[in-house]
Amino acid sequence: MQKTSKDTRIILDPLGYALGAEIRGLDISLPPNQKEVDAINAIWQQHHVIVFRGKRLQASEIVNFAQEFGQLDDHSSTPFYRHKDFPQLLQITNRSIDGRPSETRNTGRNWHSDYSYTGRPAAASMLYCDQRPPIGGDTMFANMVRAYETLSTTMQGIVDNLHAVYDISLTAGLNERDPDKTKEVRLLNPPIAHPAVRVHPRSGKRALYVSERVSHFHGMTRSESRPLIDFLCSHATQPENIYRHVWQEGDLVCWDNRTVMHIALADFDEGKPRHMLRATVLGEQSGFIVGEH
Ligand SMILES: O=C(O)CCC(=O)C(=O)O
Repeated sequence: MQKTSKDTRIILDPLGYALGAEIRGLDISLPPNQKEVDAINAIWQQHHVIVFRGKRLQASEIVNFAQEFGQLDDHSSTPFYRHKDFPQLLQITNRSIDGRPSETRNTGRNWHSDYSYTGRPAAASMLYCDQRPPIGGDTMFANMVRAYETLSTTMQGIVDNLHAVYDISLTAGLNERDPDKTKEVRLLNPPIAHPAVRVHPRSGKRALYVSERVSHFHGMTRSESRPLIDFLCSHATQPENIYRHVWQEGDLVCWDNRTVMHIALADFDEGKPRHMLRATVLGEQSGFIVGEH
C-alpha cells in the first residue's frame, strides 16, 4: 500500500502490522521544511517507527535533520561515548574509539526505551547505520500503545496507578564497561520512578512504559513486582506486536521512545564491524529519584 502526501510528495510504505513505516521521496541530507516536518510527524505518530533507507549521510547532516524534530540531547548522562565533534551523536559501535576497544558494542541488548533512567527520558531517537555486518545486527521494536490497549481494563487500571523504578544497572552490557566510568554513570543516574503509563504529549495516546530495565514498582517489593514486570514485558514483545529492522548502510531509523521500546540483537559475527550513530531528541521532565542503588 502506498499513500502520497500532495504537499510534500512523501511516499509512505507501512513495514509492519503493529508499527513501522518507510518514508520515501525526501532527501534527508537537507534539513526538512516545516511542511515536511509536519508530514513526517503525522506519519511518525501513527506508525511509531519511521525508516529512511540507504542515504549516505555526514555526521553534520544527521544532526541538521534530527534537530528539526526537537532539542537534541548532548548525551551528558553517558558522556564517554559521544562523537568527538558532535556531542549530539552517540556512537554505538564495535569499532575501537580513540584507539581503545569500544564499550558501546553491546548497547541495547535488553528491551528498553532510551534514557528511561534519567529525569528527562528521550522523546525520540534517530539511529543511522554507517556500517553493518554482512548478516544480522537487527533491531526490534515493540508498539507500547498497542501493548497497553490490549491489556484488560482491570490490568490497565492497575498499571495506570503504578510508577516503575528505572535502574541504569539493568542496562545490558554495563558490567563489561570500564568500572570507573560505570561508577560515574551510575552516580549521574540514580534510580528514578516514572509513571508506568506514558501519555504522548501530541497524540494523547497512552502507552505502557515498563521495560526490562525496571527493577520494581515504587511502593512494592522487588519480589512482588517481578511477576508483573515479566508479564508486561512478555505481553508487549509478542511477535505480532513487533517490527524487526534489517539494516542497510545509510538507513536512518527513527523511533518514538514514548510509544515504543526496542532491543538490539546480538545476531551477528562480532568480528565484523557494526557502526551506528544516534541522535536523541529530549523529552519532558519526568519522574522522581527514589534514592536507592
Ligand atoms: O544498535 C542498535 O540497533 C540499537 C541501539 C540501542 O538500543 C539504542 O540506541 O538505544
